[in-house]
Amino acid sequence: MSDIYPVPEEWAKRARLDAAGYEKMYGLSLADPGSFWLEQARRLDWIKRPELAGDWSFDEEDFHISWFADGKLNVAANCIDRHLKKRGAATAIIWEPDDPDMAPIRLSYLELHREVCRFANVLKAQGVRKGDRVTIYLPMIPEAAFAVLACARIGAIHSVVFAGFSPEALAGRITDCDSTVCITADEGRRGGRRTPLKANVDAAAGHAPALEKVIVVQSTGGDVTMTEGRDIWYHEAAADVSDDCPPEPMDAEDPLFILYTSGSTGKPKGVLHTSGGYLLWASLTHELCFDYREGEVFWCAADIGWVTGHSYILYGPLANGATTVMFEGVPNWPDASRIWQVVDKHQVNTLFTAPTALRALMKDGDEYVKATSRASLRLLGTVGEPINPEAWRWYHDVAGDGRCPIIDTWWQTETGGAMIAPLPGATDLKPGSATRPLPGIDPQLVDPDGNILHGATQGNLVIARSWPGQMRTVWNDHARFFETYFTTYKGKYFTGDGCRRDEDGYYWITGRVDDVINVSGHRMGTAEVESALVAHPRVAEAAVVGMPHAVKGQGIYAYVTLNAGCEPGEELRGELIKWVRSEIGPIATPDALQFAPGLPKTRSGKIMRRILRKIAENDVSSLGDTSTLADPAVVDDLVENRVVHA
Ligand code: 6R9
Repeated sequence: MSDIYPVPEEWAKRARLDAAGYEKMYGLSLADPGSFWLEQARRLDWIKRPELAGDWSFDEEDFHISWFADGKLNVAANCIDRHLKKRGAATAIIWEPDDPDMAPIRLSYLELHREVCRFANVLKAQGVRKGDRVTIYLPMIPEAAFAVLACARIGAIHSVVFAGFSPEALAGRITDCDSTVCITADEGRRGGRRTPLKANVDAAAGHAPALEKVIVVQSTGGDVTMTEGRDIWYHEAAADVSDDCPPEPMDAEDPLFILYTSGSTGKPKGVLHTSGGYLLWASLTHELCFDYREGEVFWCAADIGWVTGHSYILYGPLANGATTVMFEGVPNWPDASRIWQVVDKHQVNTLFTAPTALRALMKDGDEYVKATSRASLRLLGTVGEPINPEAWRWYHDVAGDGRCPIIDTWWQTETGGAMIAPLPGATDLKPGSATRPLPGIDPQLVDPDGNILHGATQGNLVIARSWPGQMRTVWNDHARFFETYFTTYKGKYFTGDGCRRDEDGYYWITGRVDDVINVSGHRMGTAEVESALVAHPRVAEAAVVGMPHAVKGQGIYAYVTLNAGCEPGEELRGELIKWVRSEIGPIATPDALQFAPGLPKTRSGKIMRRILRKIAENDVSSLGDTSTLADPAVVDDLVENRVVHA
């Protein structure tokens, strides 16, 4: 039996949906999806209201997904313009700088409108048109919000690349979607350190021939080199544009953005989301999961480089007319109190963060939390990876003083917004469980042969029907979209996650069942790290697996076979670790690297990752059957020389 945290009385009274309300809404969403979704669509402001809801098939012969196909709207107008009359002077964005001594910025919806229009006009003046791809490589500064919304306003497709990615990774993403314009800043600022973003773009440009224009936001004032004819200062270009820009009417199924994410094989995929369905899903889930009310301050402490930032810093909250916090810094700088100080400073009502951040803060002790009030908090959210019950309880008991429900939201870049999550007024909580599906979501657990498993059981998590926020394709590779998500289990969307369902119908995500690892809530394909390693001149072969890590959830464990004649050693180990950092970015830094004279392979040459995972977990007593290996002796060497970590 796991412990249960019932809905607090106050929440049962005040929330939009209580337990019966949730059951009713959920039942309706599956029984009559057509009318349910057309009714839900009313929450958006349409230029032409849709009469069609979902039209989709996950079968190969007739594969297609569309939502509200005859509707027309503009996403930026939904996030800004429609609020101007009612709450133009209300705060849309609170920007909290990295340095706590610098002044925060508060932007009203009216000011946001002006800034987004200016940015849109600068893009237009640079020749950006509807359907063009614009790469955004910016730190967490207000201009990142302006740039994203400016693209949406003119119908350009944004591709935000996390500012922690390397020039190589950036170049690959610019090239994949033929983006001719990149928006960046002189430097990024995080945790008191600076990142040379403009210099990274300069380095990327050499490998990204499509790139024609670089728009540079002056943020830190750091030195940059401007290339004549290619680079433009944003503040100069913005000086002589109008602060009005009419929103472009878009079809509901016109693309809104591309966001690259890691899969189990190959290079990162450009996940494509469209306008109407995505915005509806971001807005609805933001309201349901967080029971958002007018005037509240909502803080999603993610980076806009990830889907969580797209849906819950920008699109969801702004579509709902919320006050959203954008934080430039990191939770534990200047010290482990920062996140709670920001909560007090801006009177944050809902905080939404990742388990990895909580574990890092937990480790520093409760005094940092207790030194602050946190009386404004009423809800706490989590996302990105399974939350271990200890971190859950700490979040609930210490950070939330036992007052705030924990909203554990399970979802993916591909799903656009939360899929399985509690509703604060409706769902009793169990630490470590994302609880129950949101309206419209039809999860199933299946065995490896695709048989549907019923009742309390464990299996692979699939979603049996489409929902509005579902991704529509992999940019430039529709075949890969179908192949990746709809072929493992015919007629169903395969999430890549394993999951248990308990006797109360609660879902417990157990983690990825494919070759994707989750490091500090960031998705990483083991294949990506392997290909970075083998790109090093001394490396012959590499195999990468996840290993348990106390703070990051999972760490990266790399096995490396060197070319003949190359000697392993500490210096080379350090060099290879640095190499991966510079090929992909700091988030891909291996936590352990073992030189392996050989890797365990089957006779057909397939690496047996199962064995490598066990060794990385330091669980060497049960390696299972190794008799099918081409050379079982390699395992002894791997075990003997394993890297034992804390
Ligand atoms: C939003 C986001 C998706 C993968 C997903 C799963 C893991 C996310 C989770 C969770 C357990 C949660 N994941 N939220 N696992 N409980 N609440 O994180 O998107 O970066 O695409 O990662 O993250 O494994 O498949 P993304």
